[in-house]
Amino acid sequence: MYAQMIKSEASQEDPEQLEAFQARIDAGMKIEPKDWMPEGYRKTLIRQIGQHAHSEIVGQLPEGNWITRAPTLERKAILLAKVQDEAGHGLYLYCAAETLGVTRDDLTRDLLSGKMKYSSIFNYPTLTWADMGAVGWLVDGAAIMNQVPLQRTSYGPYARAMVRICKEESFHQRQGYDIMMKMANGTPAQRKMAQDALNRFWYPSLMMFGPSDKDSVHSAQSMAWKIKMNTNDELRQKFVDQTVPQAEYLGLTVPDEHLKWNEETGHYDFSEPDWSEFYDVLKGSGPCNTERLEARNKAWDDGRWVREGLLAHAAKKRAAKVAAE
Ligand code: FAQ
Repeated sequence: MYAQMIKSEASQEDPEQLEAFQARIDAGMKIEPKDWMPEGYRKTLIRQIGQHAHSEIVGQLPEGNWITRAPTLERKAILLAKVQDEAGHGLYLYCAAETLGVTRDDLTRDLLSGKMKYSSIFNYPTLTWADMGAVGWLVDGAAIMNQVPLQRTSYGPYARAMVRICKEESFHQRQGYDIMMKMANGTPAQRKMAQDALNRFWYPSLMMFGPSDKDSVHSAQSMAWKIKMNTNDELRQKFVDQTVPQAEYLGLTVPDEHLKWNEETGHYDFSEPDWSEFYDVLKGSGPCNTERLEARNKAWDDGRWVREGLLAHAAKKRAAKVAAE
């Protein structure tokens, strides 16, 4: 449907302009907000950047859940800083999307109504303190794997937002791994919690990269436009190759009986996630979908008086300026 819509839009655009645009992309040039761009390119970016921004915002919820219960003052301060960083990432990304002609209010409305997606991973619950380790290590780890190449994406504002985001995500991943180290080397009960967190977050983390390449509807066009730099399966494989030795160092077991180093390919062979579970989560039936959207809707409603106050103040200032002129 979406691919067809993009094709039909392209058929109404000037072939010469389309060709010149593709030549700029192929030459590695950045596209900036005031440049001409195909309507499909603009819509694809709004979809991807918007979903990415929403993921950062909703992604605060599973970790925010543990700020009041962090085991030490230092851990609390670190977690608080991390969750604030995620809010900041959401804001840079909404700003990048706004350069494409949508407003943050439009995007927020589409998140709150359930029209726009956010990453499937944030529909899983965080049940123990070890989950804070697993989220930092695996979820931020998967996010970095996906986002480092996006620093070279063709749309300038998105690429530049990624540079800062990636720096912060690296710190997030390190703090997660540090929690896992403490837990894995702690008491038997702590070690058990660490293993349990890995068991629950492994496959949902693999799902973060999106469906397998044969089922990915957008990859081919997005890669031709350099909105995406790699396929979903390429990044998933890189993530597994990087993460398995880290699990071994922790003395934890990746919950995959088919996981095996393959000498011939130079990569790990691994089991695919349960894709029916992935699609159920996307349809809204994951363990926490309802809770997450309710929390965001409540935050929006509770913040109404602040927004109204700010708008009234801005209107007053504008009126005073006009009166003084
Ligand atoms: N969850 O054709 P493809 C983070 C949808 S940031 C939900 O392969 P595409 C930081 C996809 O939208 C995490 N939906 O799609 C953090 C499409 O549906 P649509 C977010 C998914 O776009 C850490 C359909 O399936 N990162 O975690 C997912 O080419 C810790 C078909 O899929 C980004 O957004 C999924 N996992 O590739 C925060 C990075 N996968 O739109 C707090 C930028 C696929 O037609 C704490 N995004 N879908 O209705 C991307 O790289 C891409 O959009 C992909 C999907 C790779 C996610």
